[in-house]
Amino acid sequence: MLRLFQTNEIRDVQELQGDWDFQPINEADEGLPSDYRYRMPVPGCWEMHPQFTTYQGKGVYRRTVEISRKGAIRLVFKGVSHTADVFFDGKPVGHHYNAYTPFAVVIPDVEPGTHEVAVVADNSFGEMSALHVPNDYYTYGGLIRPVAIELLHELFIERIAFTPIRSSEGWQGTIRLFVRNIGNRERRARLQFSLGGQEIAAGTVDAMPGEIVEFSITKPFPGVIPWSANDPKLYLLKAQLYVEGQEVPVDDLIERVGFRTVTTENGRIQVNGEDVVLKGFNRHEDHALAGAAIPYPLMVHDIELMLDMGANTVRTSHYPNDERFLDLCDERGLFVWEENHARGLSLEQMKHPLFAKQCEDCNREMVENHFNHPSIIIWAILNECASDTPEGREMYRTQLEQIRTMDSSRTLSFASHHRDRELCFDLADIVSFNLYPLWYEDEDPLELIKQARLWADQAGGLGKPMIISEFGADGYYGYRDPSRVKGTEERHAEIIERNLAAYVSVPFLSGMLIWQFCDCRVTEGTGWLLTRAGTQNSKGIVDRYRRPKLAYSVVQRYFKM
Ligand code: ADA
Repeated sequence: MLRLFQTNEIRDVQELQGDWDFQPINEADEGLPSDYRYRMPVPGCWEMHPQFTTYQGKGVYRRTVEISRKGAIRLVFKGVSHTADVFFDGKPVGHHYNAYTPFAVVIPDVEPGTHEVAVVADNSFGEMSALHVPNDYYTYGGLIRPVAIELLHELFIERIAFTPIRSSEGWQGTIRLFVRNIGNRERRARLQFSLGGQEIAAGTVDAMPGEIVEFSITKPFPGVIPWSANDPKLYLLKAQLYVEGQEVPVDDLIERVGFRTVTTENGRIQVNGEDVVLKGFNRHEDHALAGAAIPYPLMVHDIELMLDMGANTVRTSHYPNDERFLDLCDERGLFVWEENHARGLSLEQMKHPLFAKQCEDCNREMVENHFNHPSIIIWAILNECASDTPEGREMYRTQLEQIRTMDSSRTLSFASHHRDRELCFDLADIVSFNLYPLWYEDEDPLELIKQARLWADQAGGLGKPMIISEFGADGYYGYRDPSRVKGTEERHAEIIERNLAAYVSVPFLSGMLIWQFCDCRVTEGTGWLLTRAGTQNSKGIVDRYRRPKLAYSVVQRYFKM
């Protein structure tokens, strides 16, 4: 299942799920293997296979596909971890870096018949990787998210971007549609749109060979019901493309949208003009039985657990998430802070020659692919990177500007641990602190949060909403002991409780996000990574199997207040 709704009625889309052939190869190997000894499920992580539980390197996935007619096709990959080289009938056709963003490869002029698709996935931390580095989460290997094949007309709809607008006259919406011409002659496309089953607009665009042309229209939508956490009303936005002179559409794309606005005024965050306080979790896409390739029923389970605890928000720490999870957030009315992929990179790591390009690609792919999710109210970048240095500041500025240019309808933030040394609060809409009182430092949460507000006010954050984007403590599932020492479930619950008690008591906080929803596997390493007992970050309110720790009912009590 690619999404939680049907994205096409006309375009022929086939999901390539199921077992693929699999073969590990050496780092130095360039071509494809001749023998495949294993089978591997897609989507999936190879770590779930008993032979590959700790394998870091290259693995090749292969399968055949049946093409029913002559013409162009597109291979769509929702996430390959972390570097992908795509081959079609043995020839290289595409390359992509980053496990957590979708990409697509167009192949023109394919003959009908049986063809071979192969993907070399690489999850090793080589010198070409600036963002996937040994870290406090695990870089799983493989085709971790769905794969599909589309049969395309030479003129097709690349994507749709919908922006809701709230005015004194009621709801409006801007629809931007991108038409791509992969043929070899100029073409005119006639477009037709409907929203919630009602015909709403039409227009034409001309596209030269190789061009992607934008069509934009702003329309009033009287009588629509806005999307909110309590009533997450969604509408199907359908676009159909006709080639001039033909009566039957040749292509279509369906998106699901909602009418809601996000603003920051008077030091608060508003959704549809009403102040909200974000209460929720940081969540890694990680499960003991699935790695990063969490199957749909387990995604639903995660959402239901979060809602059961009274949460209204999830932060996709520290990368863009699976679209089906975002679809679920749209459906269940959970606010999303979605962020690009970067965790705890030093200035030296940010000076990696590929850092800027890999971040730029990640930002673009995140915003373009996830633009229509009403649940996403915050775009964020670069968790705990070098925003305390002048050089780091320039990189934060560049990336925040990149995102703002693509989407000015959402708020921007980044999670900082630099306390009074932070230099970038003026660049964001919301100031966000990662603080761990009572865990890393023996500090009082209430005093610290008041201090943090002063740091923010003095460092460019005056008048901006403030979120505690991380707080938490280790708690090893099942380790209960009357001593209540650090690491016991008792102490974990107590630290969470004392933090929450402080945060709900102050009027100036717009959010509190617990680190973290579930325990997660981390890179095996030396140095500080050795502080991660059992090679996992154990600050989850539930463990990697989603078994609740003592802190579960504490969270429930505070979030349901
Ligand atoms: C950081 C970081 C998280 C996690 C956490 C912790 O602030 O953003 O990814 O590493 O601390 O557990 O210490």
